[in-house]
Amino acid sequence: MSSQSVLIFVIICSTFSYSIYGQKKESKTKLSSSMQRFTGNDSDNELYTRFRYKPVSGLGYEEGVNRRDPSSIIKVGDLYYVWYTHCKDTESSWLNADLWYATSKDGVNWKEQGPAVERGGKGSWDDYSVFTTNILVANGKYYLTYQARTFFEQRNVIGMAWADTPDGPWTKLSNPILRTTPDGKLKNEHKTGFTHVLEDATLEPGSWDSGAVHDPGVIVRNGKYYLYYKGHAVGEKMYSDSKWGVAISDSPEGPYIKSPYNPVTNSGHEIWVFPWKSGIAAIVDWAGPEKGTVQYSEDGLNFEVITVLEDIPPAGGAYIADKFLDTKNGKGFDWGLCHYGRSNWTFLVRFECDLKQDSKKNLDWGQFKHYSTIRDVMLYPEKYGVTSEILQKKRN
Ligand code: AAL
Repeated sequence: MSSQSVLIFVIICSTFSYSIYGQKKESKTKLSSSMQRFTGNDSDNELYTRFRYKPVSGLGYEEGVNRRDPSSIIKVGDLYYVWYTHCKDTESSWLNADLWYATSKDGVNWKEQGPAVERGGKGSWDDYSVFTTNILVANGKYYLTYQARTFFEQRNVIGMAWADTPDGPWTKLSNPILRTTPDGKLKNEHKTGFTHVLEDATLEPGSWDSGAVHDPGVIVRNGKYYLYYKGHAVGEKMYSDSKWGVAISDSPEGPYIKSPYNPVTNSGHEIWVFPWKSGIAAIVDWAGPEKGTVQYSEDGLNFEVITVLEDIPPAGGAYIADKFLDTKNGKGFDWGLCHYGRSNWTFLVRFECDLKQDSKKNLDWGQFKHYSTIRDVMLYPEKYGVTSEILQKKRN
């Protein structure tokens, strides 16, 4: 290296170290690969947050009823609205289900209003279950997108219903708006009960969304409707090999055309997307190699990891005030509902966070109880010779 190149190299290194070290301003000539890809401290990252949880009344734990997969929340007049899967089955908390809704003045105390969209008559494509819904508000109307199953088909479809008011009455579109890619072969297409598209139930593997199209939710962007959904492949090895795709339409009711870029994420279970600044952000939850991340995409198709989160609300449905406004400056959100899905009856819980633009982040270490906990100990304290009461006597 000439002395001139050495000088340039040193200048580049020190400039780089200056910017990554921010306030510390130290000058370094060597950078580890970790520090070369350093993307900023969590405390400075606008899309970083921690989650705080609270019980809600009206939608919390209730013996004999499953409530799960809450939609995004909307506000109409002075009422918040949420839609969710409602089911009384003891085997499955999402099959044999209908879509119900609830309203609230404060987002904590909810009043269950009853069914919004119920499954269809025998022989129809939604005669077994309508479940896992999301809301879209467009052209002065309300639209619910949801998963639907017949009794004898393993692969599900996505349906849509519309109404002039959030209280209904809801009219179903006569045909599904999205279907699984028709390839792959299951050993038993006409099996009832749980969706099961894993390797051992498969004769021939299929495309990434051949086994299931799940968690449909629409965002309005540049005058178009972006329907995000989760796909499972016929023949996948693990249920957590799911990925997300998008199908785009010029009108809320479709036709929705699957993007040639699909899948647009390599990870993710329940869909959670929202307008952020000039693009779309995604909270990619517990499935896949990029699990537990927040990702951002300028065009809604090409996502990059921005930060990593822990204790993400399962199936989070947030109150995203500008979700359908086709905004060029998405502002985020700071609360919503999610489900606790591992008890005998699934129930809804409120979460709060700091994902609203310009919000002051609550990063106080003391309030987050996750560090140095082990889920197995919390679930089965007796196995470890302690009680749940002892576990509450926390060291600070
Ligand atoms: C969910 C969603 C879909 C799955 C099941 C019910 O949380 O991903 O809806 O089918 O689990």
